Amino acid sequence: MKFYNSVGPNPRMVRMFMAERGAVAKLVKVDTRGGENLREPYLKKNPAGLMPTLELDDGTCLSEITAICEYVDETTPGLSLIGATPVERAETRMLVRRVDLNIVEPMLNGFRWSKGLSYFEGRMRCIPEAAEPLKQTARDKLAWVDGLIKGRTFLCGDRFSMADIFLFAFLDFGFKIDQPFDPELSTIPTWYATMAARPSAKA
Ligand SMILES: N[C@@H](CCC(=O)N[C@@H](CS)C(=O)NCC(=O)O)C(=O)O
Repeated sequence: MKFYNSVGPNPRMVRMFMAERGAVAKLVKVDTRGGENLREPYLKKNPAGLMPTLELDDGTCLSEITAICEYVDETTPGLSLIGATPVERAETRMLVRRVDLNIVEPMLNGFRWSKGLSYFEGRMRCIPEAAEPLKQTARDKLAWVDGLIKGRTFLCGDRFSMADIFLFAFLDFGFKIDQPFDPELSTIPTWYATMAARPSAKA
């Protein structure tokens, strides 16, 4: 397998997931700053022009980070990080979707349309006036998730899952884009420290 890799939290999330699952792929560096992701031959592998992409040995290309992780999880021996039962899998996907729609997307667009505007304005439609409300939405929804997981070790209780890796990768990125989480939250700060100490966080 080849993993088309770049800077940024999306590739990082998958690298961390693969490290946790013991999956190995050859890393192929893509220069996003130079726009390599927006040109052929990369666009044939991922028509969205986004990073990362996992290319299988038969040439099949998979993109969208949670889809890549699901594939890796199903094809790598060992304990699943999605879940062992239908209920566990549904819980993981429920948390991932809540984090993605409510926290990650508003946080990233808040960044892209403010601090990241000079980079992103030629790459996507930007709405600068929406940036601050989106950042506030991400903060509000993180507080909501914090309440949901109060008293838990991981997002799905005692069970470490893709939902933890997903939220961690983006909250960690939040520090780089002036959107750190509120240290007064009930559960996230301790959970974050536990996640940051995992060897996979260096992937
Ligand atoms: N929904 C996509 C998001 C991917 C994404 O936005 N990746 C960023 C890197 S973290 C990217 O490719 N940005 C485009 C660019 O820098 O031109 C996924 O799940 O893979």
